[in-house]
Amino acid sequence: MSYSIKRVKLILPALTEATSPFWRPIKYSLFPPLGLATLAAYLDPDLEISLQDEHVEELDLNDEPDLVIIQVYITNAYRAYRIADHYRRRGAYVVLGGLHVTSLPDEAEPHADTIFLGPGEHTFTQFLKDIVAGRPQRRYQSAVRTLHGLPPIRRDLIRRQKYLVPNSIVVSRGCPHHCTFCYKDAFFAGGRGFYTQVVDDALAEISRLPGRHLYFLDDHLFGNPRFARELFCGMKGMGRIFQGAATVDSILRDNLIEAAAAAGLRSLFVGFETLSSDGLMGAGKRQNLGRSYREVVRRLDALGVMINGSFVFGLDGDNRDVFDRTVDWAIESGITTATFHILTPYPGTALFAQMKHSNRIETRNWDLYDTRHVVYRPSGLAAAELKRGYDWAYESFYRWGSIVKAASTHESTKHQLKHFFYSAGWKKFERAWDLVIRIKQLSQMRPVLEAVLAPIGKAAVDSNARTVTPVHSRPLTVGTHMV
Ligand code: B12
Ligand code: SF4
Repeated sequence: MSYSIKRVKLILPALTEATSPFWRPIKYSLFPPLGLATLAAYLDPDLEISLQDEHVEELDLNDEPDLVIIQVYITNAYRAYRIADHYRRRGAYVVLGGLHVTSLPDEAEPHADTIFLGPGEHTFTQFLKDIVAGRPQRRYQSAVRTLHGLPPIRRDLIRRQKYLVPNSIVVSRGCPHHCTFCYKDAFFAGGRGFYTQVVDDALAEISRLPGRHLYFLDDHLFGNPRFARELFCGMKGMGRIFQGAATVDSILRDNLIEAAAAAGLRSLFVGFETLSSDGLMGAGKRQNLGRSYREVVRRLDALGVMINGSFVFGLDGDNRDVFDRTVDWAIESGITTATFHILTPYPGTALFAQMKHSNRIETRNWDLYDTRHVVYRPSGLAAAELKRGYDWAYESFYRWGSIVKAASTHESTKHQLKHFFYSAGWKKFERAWDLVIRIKQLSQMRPVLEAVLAPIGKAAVDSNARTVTPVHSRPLTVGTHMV
């Protein structure tokens, strides 16, 4: 059979919450669909290509593309399947890929002409050859894992003004660790689970991005220390400010964190997850075991790097006091923003297999797998207690009194004010964000974000040295994180 492909449409469907006409949470207007823009780079540029992100725009479903490419996450899966069915009825060739398709290919397959398992870089190029030759396969499983020779991402297809952080970037894929609740081992099964770009390619990609601010969406930006060090070395002097994510152990290891700060790192997402060693053991999070969280905070503070702490509730061993213990620690440590999660067993993970084996999965409604609902039977808590405790943790951490208390752990008034306005900015002014999105002025807020991310004072950072000398006598923190 031959296929005539002239019009191609790439779609990132959204979960219902993100499309409400009454309420537009800022978290859905942060990052553009980088994965799809990456795949679009392999398409013949002479084709008629459109990229739509339902998180920020209403989808036009009345068009007639020849090829439809849809990215499926767990919480947009049902919506993705409906859109796929719609376009297949209209005669389009529909392909599905992404994390959820990889975890549950048999569920996705009836909704697509072709499905893709794992990262798309190599399988998608093979598919494009196959469809031109008239023999596309039903399934492609990624086996070749490299980012060498990646064509430049089609950022021109992204409507930058719709996002607060259009400059999101990933310079690696996956992570060297194996936490049992993480999507990573399932997604990268059948090949390497962690690999990076060539440093020069990453630097070239960075220099193509306009403005100052970057957000590295890599699971673990410091995962390959040598790569990270060369990257930061190359970025030094570029005048960038950036945010990213890294593990507890990588922050304590040698002086990589100093090199990152010297290159412009201003805020770091840190997976603390739990204060309990048993919880860490159970989650396979060995890289956190025996590490001093206090020292992590001290080190980042001293460099003026803001901390977004990630915490998970509902691990086996967690009981009723886990919520106040965690929140108290986060406030007393002066953590600027916290992201709390209810433990969620994503299909395909080791955690899901364990829970399934012991009959603890309570629902397979993927809409609820958003880390805000309890979808399994916890061991030391009732499900309702877990949900209440999680809600309480957010409420309590972002209470005015808590924000003031956490901000006051910093020495300088300037730093305290930045912490205060930043933390309050995300959680206390949600109505204002909603308005800014509606009146299409999000891009006007970018300079404000950059201002908050500006260095607080002159932390003397020497990336070649092991030690850091803060100008202020107490540790510093500054930065922002939005998710
Ligand atoms: C940015 C991000 C977001 C952004 C927006 C997403 C966006 N605009 O792309 C925001 C903040 C909105 C967000 C929200 C949520 N997120 Co999120 N997010 C991410 C993050 C950090 C990066 C995504 C990214 O850009 N990756 C880089 C690009 C290059 O990779 P990619 O998108 O995966 O695309 C590649 C492949 O997947 C594949 N591919 C994808 N689609 C297709 C289609 C075809 C046809 C083919 C061939 C290939 C293919 O090819 C691409 C190139 O290799 C990931 C973590 C991660 N490392 O992926 C979590 C992640 C995707 N999020 C996750 C979750 C759970 C959520 C939330 C439910 C969390 C919450 N509590 O609110 C919400 C709901 C999102 C939704 N709409 O359903 C989970 C998903 C788990 C799962 N099994 O699906 C992840 C993996 C985080 C985690 N570690 O658990 N998220
Ligand atoms: S360190 Fe983070 S990204 Fe890596 S496996 Fe664990 S949870 Fe996943």
